[in-house]
Amino acid sequence: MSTHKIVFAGPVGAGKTTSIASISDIEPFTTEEFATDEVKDMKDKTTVAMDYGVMELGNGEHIHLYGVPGQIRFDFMWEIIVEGGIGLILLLNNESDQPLDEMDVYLDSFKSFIDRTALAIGVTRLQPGKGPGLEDYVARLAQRGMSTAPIFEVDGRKPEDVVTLVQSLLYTLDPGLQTQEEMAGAAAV
Ligand SMILES: Nc1nc2c(ncn2[C@@H]2O[C@H](COP(=O)(O)OP(=O)(O)OP(=O)(O)O)[C@@H](O)[C@H]2O)c(=O)[nH]1
Ligand SMILES: [Mg+2]
Repeated sequence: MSTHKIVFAGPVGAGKTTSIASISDIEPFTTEEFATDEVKDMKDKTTVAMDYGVMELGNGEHIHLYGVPGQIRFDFMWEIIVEGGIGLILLLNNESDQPLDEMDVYLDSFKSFIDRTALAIGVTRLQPGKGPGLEDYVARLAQRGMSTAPIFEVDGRKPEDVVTLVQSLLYTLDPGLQTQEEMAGAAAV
């Protein structure tokens, strides 16, 4: 039975803790504390060390889900948590002031990890006519030469959205995945 580790990153309030809790098959481990600084204007609690959950795939594989704290002042945790990971899920909050610039900041911060692994991006709180659209993120990614990264609109509270995002990351790592599933499906008929 194989196990893999993927890492959720992104700004405060993007939905990292929520997304991991949505899809974890165990009670998620969180390290949330009441926010004391400017974060508390946005929400009560914030992750101070890490989130952890586990997603079991149908084939017996386990995907370990790690979330890093969004606040830059805890960025010393980022390097520790990505160790041994196979890919990054970057969550962005489309309602923040400059979500495209935030994407750049996080892609720069996690550049060496992304370069040696894989990336999938989820944009939360997308509303038609409010803030940038998904095509603006795609254009910014293309400017960075990263147009192959999967990017989706997601609601961290909806397990099906988060599972799709995780699957897109796994598919980037192993395009044979779908074929194997199709073959398994075909064999079952
Ligand atoms: N509308 C909407 N709300 C969301 C979504 N995902 C999470 N939330 C809510 O947004 C708030 C913040 O979500 P968290 O999961 O705590 O955010 P986080 O990324 O872990 O934030 P930090 O730990 O502070 O870095 C919570 O109240 C969630 O219920 C989403 O996709 N859409
Ligand atoms: Mg959190």
